[in-house]
Amino acid sequence: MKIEKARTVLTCPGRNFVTVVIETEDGVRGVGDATLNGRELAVASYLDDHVLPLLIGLDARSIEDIWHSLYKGAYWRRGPVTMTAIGAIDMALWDIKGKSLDTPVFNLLGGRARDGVTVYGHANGATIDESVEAVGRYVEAGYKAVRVQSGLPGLTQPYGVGRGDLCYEPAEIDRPILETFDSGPYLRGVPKLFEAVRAAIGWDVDLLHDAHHRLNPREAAQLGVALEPYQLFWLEDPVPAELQESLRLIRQHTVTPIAIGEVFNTLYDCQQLISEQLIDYIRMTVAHSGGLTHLQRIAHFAELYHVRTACHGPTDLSPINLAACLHFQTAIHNFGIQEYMRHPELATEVFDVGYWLEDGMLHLDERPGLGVTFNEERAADYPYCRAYLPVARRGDGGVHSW
Ligand code: GCO
Ligand code: MG
Repeated sequence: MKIEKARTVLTCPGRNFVTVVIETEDGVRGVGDATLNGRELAVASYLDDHVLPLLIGLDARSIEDIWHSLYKGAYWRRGPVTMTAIGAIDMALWDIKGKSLDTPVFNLLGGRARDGVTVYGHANGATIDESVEAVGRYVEAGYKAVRVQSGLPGLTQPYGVGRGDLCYEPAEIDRPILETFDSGPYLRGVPKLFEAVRAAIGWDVDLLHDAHHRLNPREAAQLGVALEPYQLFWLEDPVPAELQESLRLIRQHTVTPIAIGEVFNTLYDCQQLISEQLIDYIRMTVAHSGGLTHLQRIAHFAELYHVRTACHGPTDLSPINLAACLHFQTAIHNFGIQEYMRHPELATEVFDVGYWLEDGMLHLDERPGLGVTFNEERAADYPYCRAYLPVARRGDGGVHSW
């Protein structure tokens, strides 16, 4: 099963996506998601100019060998661009393997370990009242878990509050938009938000919150303690993710569960966090973590330490990545929860998927491979358009982590 062709396809059906397409000499076509929000062209160049030419003539069945040859053979290891490129190729190779054996990828990863993949939805609003109402809509729609973000008194440009109802991730054309953040009003407001949500919806729904890497460890511990009465499913990304020691400080002070990892790329980014049981959920996703081959290794390692998976699933990754996350988490034992928000309507013209939402879970049908049909002709109708994530500054004008 020699690889005959490999290319990247850039498209913008409502958002930018980078897709790797690999074809074998016997006509099997696999696809992988190589999208890195705001830095798409860097990954596309890494693939087109350096990595994809190396694949031609290799046996598409040798996934483990190809993975190591790309990871170790580059000498310059790790990092988001490198690992996203490897992740997309790895996804496409698993897709090819599934299609050539006429079976869904989850069967190759160990088979079904659960009926469906429980997801959390994204409720948000400009005020606490609006956010409480939004949570109610998700509960009515059958979601078992809801992430809640909100505008708060003194904090009018919060992270995670969308302009539309379904998608909140910003991607601004030309220049990043500026948001402000100050920890004072944030730390005072978030406990009030969850007090109001619990009062309105009770205790039957799991609640989550994303601090988006904005606090220092002391502030994060303070927030974790303040949120304990509302029993969150997790507090996500409480501190910037680079310094693993920070998570120990948080852990020493609060029993609020902690999730982190959407910006991690390899096992080495979370080895200490997992083996010292400093976190509860690892948020790494297939596309940004070297693909199924590497994420599977991380999940097996995490299982030893009571850490569960919770793949990052924003709409700034394509439906191919979400499908890969679903196959992966249908099969592994230590699954926690999957992030879910609907992709823009236009994206469904380009990516035809084999998953659907029912009873707060995403379900996979029995399509072979990853189960996503990528329509390259439709993709060409939506040309790539440079876009940026926002940046954040404090009230005094100083730069803060976005
Ligand atoms: C999440 C994330 C995203 C990121 C986005 C950056 O939990 O879903 O924090 O919203 O901000 O993926 O591109
Ligand atoms: Mg997040």
